Amino acid sequence: MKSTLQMKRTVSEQRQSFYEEINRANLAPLWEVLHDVVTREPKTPCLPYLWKWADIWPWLLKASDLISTQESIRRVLVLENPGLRGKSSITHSLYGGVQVIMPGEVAPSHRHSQTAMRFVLQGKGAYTTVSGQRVSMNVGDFIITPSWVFHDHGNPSDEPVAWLDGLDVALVELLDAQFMEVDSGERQVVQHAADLDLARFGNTMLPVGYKSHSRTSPLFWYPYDRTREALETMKTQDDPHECWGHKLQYTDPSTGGWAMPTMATFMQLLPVGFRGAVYRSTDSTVYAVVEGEGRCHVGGQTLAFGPKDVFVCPSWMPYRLEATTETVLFSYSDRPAQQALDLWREQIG
Ligand code: GTQ
Repeated sequence: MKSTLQMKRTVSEQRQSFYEEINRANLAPLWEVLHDVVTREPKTPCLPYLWKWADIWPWLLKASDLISTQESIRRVLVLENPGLRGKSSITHSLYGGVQVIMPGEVAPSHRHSQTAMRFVLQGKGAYTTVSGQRVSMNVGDFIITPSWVFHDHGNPSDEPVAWLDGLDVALVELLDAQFMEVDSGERQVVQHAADLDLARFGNTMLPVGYKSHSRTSPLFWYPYDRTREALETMKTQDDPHECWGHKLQYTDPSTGGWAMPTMATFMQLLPVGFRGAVYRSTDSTVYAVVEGEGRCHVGGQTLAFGPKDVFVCPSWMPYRLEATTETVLFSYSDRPAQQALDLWREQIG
């Protein structure tokens, strides 16, 4: 008779040799990894983190001494999530970077299947040409570069201009659907200024007969003064939400849906002294501070934020927002992609 211990060893040895046998045929036993394959809750490598503008800005200027836009194509410092180093990711699915363009510089025209959005953090008077339309870039403006549309950036002003780039890089990479093409010329021929589309689509009206041809908003430029004015009016007449204060989502004016197919964008105002209730959602979210100072309590950390700082709240990790002074926050996440797949969840309070 074999002892129980011997029998166990035999079973485990038999299994091990079985695993080795099937391993040679690219097969693996699910039961050894089931708890990692199907987890009870989101298990993200994304960590909470805050980048201080006071640190980023001098390094952007130093990068401008070290490399031109001609050579770098895009002079960007990638915001690498500490849990995702080396993967050019700010969350598990999305990319974040801070791009600077110096007076007189041009970042040459190209296009890619990744959707990009810009949120201007510093300066005024730069432009990006999106599909032949010249869009000006001033602090607080939200700008869309749709998938597979040529775009070049320029700065005819006399000050450096910097913005936050958000792209769906890791998401597109996961799907193996990446394409990129360099334009024939450095700059596109400008056909229109962005105020034409602001007139067409930015006044709760649409050109008669307009038919949407894509899942991206026909409006590429959402200037800050309009967004700020809306929040100001809401502030005086609405009660703030217990978690997010006064919050608006950017939309495609022709559908009322999200402005981009993969990324959601928001702007919110937290009144002076606001102490938000705990919130969580499955979309890891990147925040950029436009105005004000406060704190984000997340994952046992207190992220103290001020203007132009960028911070991340990972998927399903409870967090709450506090504002010392009146605060305006821009944010982006992969919420539309999750919703399209019936995956998105949130928990309020
Ligand atoms: O401006 O086209 O931060 O293609 C990363 C990739 C910016 C851009 C980034 C890009 C761009």
